Formats: sequence, C-alpha cells, structure tokens
Amino acid sequence: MIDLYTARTPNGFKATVTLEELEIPYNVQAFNLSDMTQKEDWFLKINPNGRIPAIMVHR
Ligand SMILES: N[C@@H](CCC(=O)N[C@@H](CS)C(=O)NCC(=O)O)C(=O)O
Repeated sequence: MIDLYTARTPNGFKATVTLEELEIPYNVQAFNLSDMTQKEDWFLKINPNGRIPAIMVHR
C-alpha cells in the first residue's frame, strides 16, 4: 500500500493525479502547510526536505 502525504498545491496535485491515472490504490494524508506539519520530526523521516508531496510504499 502507498501512503501519500500532500496538500492543496500544484505540486501536491501532481502526485495525486499520477496515482489516480495509474489507478494505484493509496491512503492520503492532506496537510495544511501553514500548520507546518511538513517540518515535524516524524515527517522529516519520510521526506528530509520537509516538503510535500511525499510517498511511502509499504511492502
Ligand atoms: N520539487 C519540490 C516540490 C515540493 C514543494 O515545493 N512543495 C511545497 C508545496 S508545492 C512545500 O511543501 N512547501 C512547504 C514548505 O516548504 O514548507 C520537491 O519535491 O522537493
């Protein structure tokens, strides 16, 4: 399964549109970037640059 971390921005939409077009199932966690969740320690372990979009693949 894929976890998609995204937000309502053009870069965020790119990842969502790609997964939708490929018909790949995914869970979505949408951030409000002004909350700065993308800079929290748990998210920096997923994407060290602290930006969305990010995808985590669970095998
Ligand atoms: N090419 C960039 C695009 C990501 C990007 O710029 N994301 C912005 C939103 S469109 C972001 O997360 N901004 C919040 C921040 O920098 O704290 C990357 O993947 O590193």
